[in-house]
Amino acid sequence: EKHIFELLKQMGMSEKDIEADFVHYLYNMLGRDIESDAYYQFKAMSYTVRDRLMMRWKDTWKAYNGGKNKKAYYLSMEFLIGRSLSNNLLNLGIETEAEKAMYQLGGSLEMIEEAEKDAGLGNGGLGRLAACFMDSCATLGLPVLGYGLRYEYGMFKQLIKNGYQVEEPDHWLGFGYYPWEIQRSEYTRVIKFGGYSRQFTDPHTGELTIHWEDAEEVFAVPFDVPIPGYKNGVVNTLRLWSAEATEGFNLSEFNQGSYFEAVADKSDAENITMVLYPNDSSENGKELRLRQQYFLVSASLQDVVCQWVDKFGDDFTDFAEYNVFQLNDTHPSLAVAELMRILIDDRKLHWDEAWAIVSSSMAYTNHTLLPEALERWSVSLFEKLLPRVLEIIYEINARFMKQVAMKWPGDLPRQRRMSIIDEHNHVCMAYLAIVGSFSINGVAALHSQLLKEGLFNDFYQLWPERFNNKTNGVTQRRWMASCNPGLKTLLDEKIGEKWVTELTQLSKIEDFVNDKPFRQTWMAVKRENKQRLADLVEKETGVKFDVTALFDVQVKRIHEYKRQLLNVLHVIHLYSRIKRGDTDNWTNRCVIIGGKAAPGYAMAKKIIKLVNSVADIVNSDPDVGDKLKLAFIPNYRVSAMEIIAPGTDLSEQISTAGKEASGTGNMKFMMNGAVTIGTLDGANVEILDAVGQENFFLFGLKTPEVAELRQHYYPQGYIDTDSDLQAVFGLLEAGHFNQLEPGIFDDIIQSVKSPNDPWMTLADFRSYVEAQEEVALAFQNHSRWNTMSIINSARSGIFSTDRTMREYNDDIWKLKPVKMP
Ligand code: DL6
Repeated sequence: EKHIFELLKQMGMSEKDIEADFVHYLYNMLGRDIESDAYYQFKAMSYTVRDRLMMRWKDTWKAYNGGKNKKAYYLSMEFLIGRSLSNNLLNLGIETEAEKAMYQLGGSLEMIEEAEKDAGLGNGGLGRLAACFMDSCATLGLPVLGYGLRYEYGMFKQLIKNGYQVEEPDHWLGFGYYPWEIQRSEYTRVIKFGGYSRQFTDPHTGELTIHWEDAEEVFAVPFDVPIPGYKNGVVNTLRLWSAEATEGFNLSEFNQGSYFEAVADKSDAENITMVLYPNDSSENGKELRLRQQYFLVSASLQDVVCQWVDKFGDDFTDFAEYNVFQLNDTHPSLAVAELMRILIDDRKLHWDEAWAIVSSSMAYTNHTLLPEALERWSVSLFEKLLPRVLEIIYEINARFMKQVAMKWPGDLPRQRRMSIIDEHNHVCMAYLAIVGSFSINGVAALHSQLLKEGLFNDFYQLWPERFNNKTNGVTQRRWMASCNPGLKTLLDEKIGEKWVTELTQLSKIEDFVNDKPFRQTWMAVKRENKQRLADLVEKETGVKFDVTALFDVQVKRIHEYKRQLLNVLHVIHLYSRIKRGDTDNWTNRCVIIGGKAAPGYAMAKKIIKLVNSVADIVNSDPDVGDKLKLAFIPNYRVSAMEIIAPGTDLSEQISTAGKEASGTGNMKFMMNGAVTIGTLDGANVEILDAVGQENFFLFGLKTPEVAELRQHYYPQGYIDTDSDLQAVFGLLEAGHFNQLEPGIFDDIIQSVKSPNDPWMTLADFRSYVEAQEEVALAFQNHSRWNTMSIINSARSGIFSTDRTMREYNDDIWKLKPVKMP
């Protein structure tokens, strides 16, 4: 093996070595040539780069598994990876070599990078956060393994037809394998569904054992994706499970002439990992989704337990000391019951021993306060699909209810409130996660506070020590170094390269805030990035942006609580001002809105149509000209954000206070020098803290004010007293933006005018407009804006996921980082 390792280590990192391997893969393996499609060139380059990860990957695996090292497992239904080539080149430190190699061959690295399809294995914030966490863990040398699902179809592709969202399947794997992954069939696990559980009592020992019988079985086949750390020789693993039928097809059914049923069984099994559910903030209650969740959890836990048994046999005494599972929201919270099942049924531990292990190795992160996102599964579905797991949940709940009764004797309403099984006979997954976890965290200071005060207050009273906050972050490797090369060059020159792994170093650029050449280059970099963004907008929408205008951007999932509607009302207000000639001291503005609506979320889809309808009118009106543009950028995704964030001046973070758990787009914009207009919500609170009121445009009701106003909300009152709002509704209600489709926006109009509007859009309209007026004035003073931009970036150091991961590790995981030679 030593000899083999020596041979592998000869794998060179020079431009010549990369060139040779690229040619080898393109010609010899793929059978293509240099004239061939960029996609094949991308594949050849990926294999070339992956080769250079392999030795490091193996070495890292050995370092983690050599002795008895503690490991953490990040269980997540979503990893929104996006593209990997440029990130992997950056982290390996061979970008320049690859660029030169391609140049020698008459090609371009940029063109090849563009050919990579986004791995869209997530919906939005929660999935992208998981991907950023993986990057930071590898960079910090933390032994953290990601476990997820290898969906054949990721997040749908969004097309815009006649202004409406149309969904198309995203076959991101193309006609073959993902070039970064390695299939590891030898670690295939068997997952059970259905059947029933039977108890046996050993007649001699009297011991009780439980068997899960007559179950349908599905294979979980792992595909490993390498996650390189930044220039540190570490390569961590993201293990994605793919479902495969255990039999080609059911032979007995086939022999009885039921060909269709036999083949259908096979495809039922394989359907489990066929497609990502495209809902980001509401549960959908579909059986297939519960199957997916159990499939992920069971495969991953079996994997960890099998590795443990291989090394330490059936001695689980210190299992919890060496293994910790982080549950990314409630989606994998079945892990609590499944680990109990494995330890009791398969490994023959007693309940108390098993519970001691489970409840000291699980940690749960909550990502939302929205009630519609809180998962509850019907007991009858559990009975049908996971009978043995349900028995265990019942037992967990029975024991937990005793604890509650001891703490609050006779307080029946509280017992009812806290029960894992609710009064409608549903299993409340968040409660299962809380009861089974030693740590429970929210994702921004405000959000964690609200969890304690509201949603989980009963549990907080019972176990205050379990609750903590871990403010989210994003990785600066992808979200600055890789996607903003102009900024990287400037920063490297001024403050050195340390910021790439220590983002608080960015504060050093404040020393240059009055340095003329630095300021000029800062502005020039922004201008170049705005041009790149303007090109993207023109290519995707045909709308031409003038780069001297204010680029005002809101990109995120479309949801009423995120209030894209408030943004549109403001655009209509500006349009109405232009039409009535109220344009003294005007600031030209280009507004971008982008994001996907869950396919079943009718109101969100209507909002997309409204944005496009308003855009059609505004962009084609000669009175408007360059004063105002509006573009809906289709198919918002990770690779689009890599162009959008660097080119943005104004970042829109305008959710109703108390509704956005954290937000992470807000951090990407800030790092790249955008200034935020926002409410006191999620991590905006911490952004405002960092930059101060003078570098942030704050508006809107605060969380307690929202709650208070709820009691007597009367939106018509705002319209009656605000002539600007009257003008906006005048246009909307006259059908000015939908002359060929009368009435299509009636439900939107009604929703914001309704006293039941939970998002209270009209309550914040006036203060939003006023904040936007301040924005417009501030932007006219280029120098002031430039200072705000520099300060925003300079103070974004705390929003690196390197900081977030250090906090998870210090407070929850307690892993020893490894150092690779
Ligand atoms: O924590 C990541 C991200 C937050 O930044 C967003 O504020 C939050 O909306 C999002 N939550 C989800 C839905 N989660 N569930 N269930 O994506 O998480």
